[in-house]
Amino acid sequence: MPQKKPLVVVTRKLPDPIETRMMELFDARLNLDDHAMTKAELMAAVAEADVLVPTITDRVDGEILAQAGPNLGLIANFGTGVDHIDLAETKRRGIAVTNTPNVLTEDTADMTMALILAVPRRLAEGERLMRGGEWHGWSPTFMLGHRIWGKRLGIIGMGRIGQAVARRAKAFGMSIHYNNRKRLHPDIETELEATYWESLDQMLARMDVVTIHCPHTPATFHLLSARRIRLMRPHAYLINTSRGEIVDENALTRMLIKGELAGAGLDVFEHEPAVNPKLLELDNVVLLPHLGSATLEGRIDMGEKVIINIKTYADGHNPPDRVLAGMF
Ligand code: 8YV
Repeated sequence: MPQKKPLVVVTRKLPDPIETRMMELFDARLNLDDHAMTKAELMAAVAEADVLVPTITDRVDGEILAQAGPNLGLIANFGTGVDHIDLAETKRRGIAVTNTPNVLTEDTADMTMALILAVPRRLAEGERLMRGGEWHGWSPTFMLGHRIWGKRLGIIGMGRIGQAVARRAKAFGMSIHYNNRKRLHPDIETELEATYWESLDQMLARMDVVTIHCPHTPATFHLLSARRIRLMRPHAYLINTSRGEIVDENALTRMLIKGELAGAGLDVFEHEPAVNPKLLELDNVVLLPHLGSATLEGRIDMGEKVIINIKTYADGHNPPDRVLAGMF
C-alpha cells in the first residue's frame, strides 16, 4: 500500500521546478499569487498541515504555534536564518525545524563584496547622477571615493558566509580581521591571513570597513548599539547583509547624518520592508531590498534542500538540516 503523501503548506511562491517536484512528491498547497500570508492563514495552515514551509516573511511565533494541529511534525524553513520561528516553542511541542544552510553562502558573500565596493567607490551615487543627466564631464577631483586595497575589514561572525567574504576581500587586497564566538582553526586563520579579535569593541575601533555575518538571536539584537557604532572611526563603513535587527538602525542613521560614519551598505533592515526614511535621503548609503541570496540558482538549491528535508522526514528519518534550539 502506498503511504499517504504528507500535506505540505508552502507559504510563498517558489521557483517552478521546485513547485513541480513538490506537487509530484507531496500533497502540496502552493501560494501561487505569492501574497504574504496573514496571521489567520498561517494559523489555518499549521492546524491542518503535516509540514509547513515558511520564509522570513512569516512570523511563526507562539500564537501561531498554539494553533498547530496534531499532524504538524516539521517546519522546513526556506532560508538559513530562523529568527522568525519561535524555536523554544517548536521544541516544547516536539515540532522539528530545518533550514537551508550552505547553498546561499557564495551568493550572499558576493552581494556583501558588491556593497564593500559600492559604498566607498560611490557606485550608486554615480549611477543616480548619470540617470539624472547631471554628468557634465570628467575632472581630476570629481566624485572621489576611497580605496579598498590595503584597508582593514572587520568581520563580525566568521561562519560560512563570513569566511566566504574573507576569501573575496583578501583577493581585493584587504586585511582580514574577525570577531566570533569561537576562534577559527589555525589552518583557516592562516589561509585567510585573518586576525582574531576577542573584543568586538576593540576591533570596531580599528577597522576601515565592518561587515556583519552573525545570526540574529536575542544575544545579537542591537549588537551594534549606538555605543558600539560610536566606537567606529568616522572614515569607516558599515555593511550588513545579515539581519537588520543586529544594528540599531536609528542610531546608525543619526550617525550617518552627522558624518560620524563615512557610509553604509545595507541589504537588510530592522523593520523590513520598512526603511528609516532618513536613510533614503543619504548619498553615502547603498540600500538593497534583501537581495543577498536572490539568485535563481540559489533559490532552486534552497528549494532542493527543503524537499530533501521533507522527504527524509516523511520517510521516517532525521532530516539533514535540523536546527536545534540554542544552536544559534
Ligand atoms: C533568504 C536569508 O532569502 O536565508 C536567509 O536567512 O536571509 C535570505 O537570504 C530568506 O531568508 C528566505 O526566507
